[in-house]
Amino acid sequence: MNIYTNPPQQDWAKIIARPAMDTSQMQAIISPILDNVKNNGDKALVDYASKFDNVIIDSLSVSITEIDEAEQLLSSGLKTAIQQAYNNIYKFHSSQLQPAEKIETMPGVVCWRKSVGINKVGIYIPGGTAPLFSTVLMLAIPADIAGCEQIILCTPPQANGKVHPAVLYAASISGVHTIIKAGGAQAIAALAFGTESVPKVYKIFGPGNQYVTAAKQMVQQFGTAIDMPAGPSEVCVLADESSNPTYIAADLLSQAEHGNDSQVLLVATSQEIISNVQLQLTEQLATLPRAAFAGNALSNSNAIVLSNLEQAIALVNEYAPEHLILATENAEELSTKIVNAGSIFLGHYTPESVGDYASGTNHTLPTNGYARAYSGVSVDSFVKKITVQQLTHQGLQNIAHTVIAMAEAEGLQAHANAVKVRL
Ligand code: HSO
Ligand code: ZN
Repeated sequence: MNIYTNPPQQDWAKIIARPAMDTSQMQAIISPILDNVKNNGDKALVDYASKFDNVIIDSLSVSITEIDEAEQLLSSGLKTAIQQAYNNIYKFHSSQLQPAEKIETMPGVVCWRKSVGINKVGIYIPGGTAPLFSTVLMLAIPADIAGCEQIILCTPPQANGKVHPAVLYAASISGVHTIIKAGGAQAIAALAFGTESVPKVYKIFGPGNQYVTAAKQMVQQFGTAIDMPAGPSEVCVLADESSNPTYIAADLLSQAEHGNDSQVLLVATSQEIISNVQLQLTEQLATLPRAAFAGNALSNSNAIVLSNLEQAIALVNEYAPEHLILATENAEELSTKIVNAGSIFLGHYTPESVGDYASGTNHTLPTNGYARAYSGVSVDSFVKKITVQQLTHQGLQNIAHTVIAMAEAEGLQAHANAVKVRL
């Protein structure tokens, strides 16, 4: 880690800047893939599976038999864990669905807003170096609660032509309707345009590599919505004298093991905290199976001493981390000063891992500074809000002069007439 001690505020932006992604070549690579899937449908998906995943696919959709087989393959311990995570995520997210409240703005003028699930949604689950079946829960559960009628999951097949059993199991318990063996930009194209096997969806969710991210960005121009712009996963830990260096090192490593490009940032109120964490990092890193990823991520990461806690909070708000761990005293009180973060973990017994898997909150969160303006995925992400209003004759009389005066002042006589003819 690079260490900075009490850097002046004008230097912060440079220190905490995320590495810029070069996306200039992306469009040229992705465009032909989008066109091919749009024109050739399933055939293009089968061809890409053979080219990119080295797998011959005879059926793109996963059968019931494959799902049953997956369930047999998983240990009962893992199934119980997935079920517990399901219950907590379901419980937390179902509280987000608020009933429509009718508001009488003037006597006889009633307005309300109803939530309707987006009919068809697509979930992308990457293959890659770790099978992220937890992400299936994080996306399918809120979609199911929102009342989405069709939840379509795309994920690349493994070398044996099958989908990882835990991905299938998580999908089967959390309301996914269709599972398709397709990965990469071609899967995003299939969800955006539809193919013989893949229903065209209205919104696409989920993480992915740079090709998936670029494809998601590009299909927006054809009218498909996406969850949020994605970048590499991040954690920021803010530590004071009360913190435990063993815990902090473990938290930093849990994010760093995601990949070479993971971002970790340690902000501490003294140099001593950072030195102790560094000793722990070296010790713990050596024991990790994914030490190569974690080590690379750490070597590009920063630790910053800011002796003044107010300053430390200002820096965290400027960075706008995806995950923020407040390893401090009075963490809840301190959290009231945080205005830019995807998700906050309070105190010394709340590692990010619990939110990644099972506490109940969602782990699909804004990265790359988007936490300044975006929220993480929730039930809201899967619904549209439709406003509804109804006036009585008396209500129309009560509001008539207001509307007529404004319409006439805007020079829109027909608008005024639509009220007048009813009086
Ligand atoms: N930390 C990741 C989510 C995840 N962690 C999945 C483990 N599995 C992004 O929030
Ligand atoms: Zn994680």
